[in-house]
Amino acid sequence: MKNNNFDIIGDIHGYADALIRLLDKLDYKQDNHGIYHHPERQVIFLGDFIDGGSEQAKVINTVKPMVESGYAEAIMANHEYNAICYHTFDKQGKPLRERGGNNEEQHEAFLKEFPLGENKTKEVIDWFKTLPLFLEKKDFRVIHACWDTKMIDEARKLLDSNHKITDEFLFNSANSGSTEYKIIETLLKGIELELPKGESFKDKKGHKRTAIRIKWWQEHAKTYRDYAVVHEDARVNIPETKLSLNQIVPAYKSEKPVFFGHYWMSRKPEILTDYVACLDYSVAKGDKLVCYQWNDGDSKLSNDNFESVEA
Ligand SMILES: [Mn+2]
Repeated sequence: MKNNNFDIIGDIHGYADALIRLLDKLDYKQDNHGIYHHPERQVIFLGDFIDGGSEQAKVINTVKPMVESGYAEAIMANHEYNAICYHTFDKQGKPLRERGGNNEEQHEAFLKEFPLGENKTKEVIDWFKTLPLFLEKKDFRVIHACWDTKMIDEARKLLDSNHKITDEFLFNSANSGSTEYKIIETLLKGIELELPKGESFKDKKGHKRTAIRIKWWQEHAKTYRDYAVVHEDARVNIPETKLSLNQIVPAYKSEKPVFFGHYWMSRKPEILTDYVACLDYSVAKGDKLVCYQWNDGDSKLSNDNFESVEA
């Protein structure tokens, strides 16, 4: 019988060594086939397995068998979605995601281990397509970037009954005017807000940005600066201009906790509100790989339930 104790693990981005150390720390052991499992617990992975570090295949070969053996569940993140599009052609024979340039640069580490057109690449891409966009458990929710109630409702209508994408959904999502596109943008990439005209900041890679990722969980946001999810060095460059009411999205209000990754947090892992916790602590930027331990019977989040390993 399945238990209700979960270890929810954030974005890994090709850092297999950190993943193995975290599984060891959580007392997962390898079975006869070398697959990690725990007699009383299951892992939930928040996606973003790929792009970044130098152990893309090792991450996939650790996570995928766990999911296929029922020792873990996993959801799709923006990097898996982007990879699906990069390796899939439309009816005109064009890839759904443009190749070359920044897109190729971002995908380089994956392509090195999974070259275009190879069988093993197709296998991994096919597995990515089986990942649901979100999980609705009895006591909590899981999404890669943003639990937006309206968009989740839209997604439920267009995904299959296990919240997975269909071929029709995938091809529609490549068109930026579609509802499918908006669902992917919101759930897997998060809500962004354009800065006032002329304002910009540099992200950690030095790229100029004119839009901020917003803290969709925050109530009473007042200025661009306090609404922005940015690394600390960039914060002073975000204007303290007051937001108008129509720029503020309704904060996550449900008392059912939601876990997500995606936001490159740093420092000490802690819950963001009583019902919202981010588990991406930037292992790919030399920080930490983080997990939240949810135990059967829990109803609230606690700062005592984080575990982590250094990059
Ligand atoms: Mn992400």
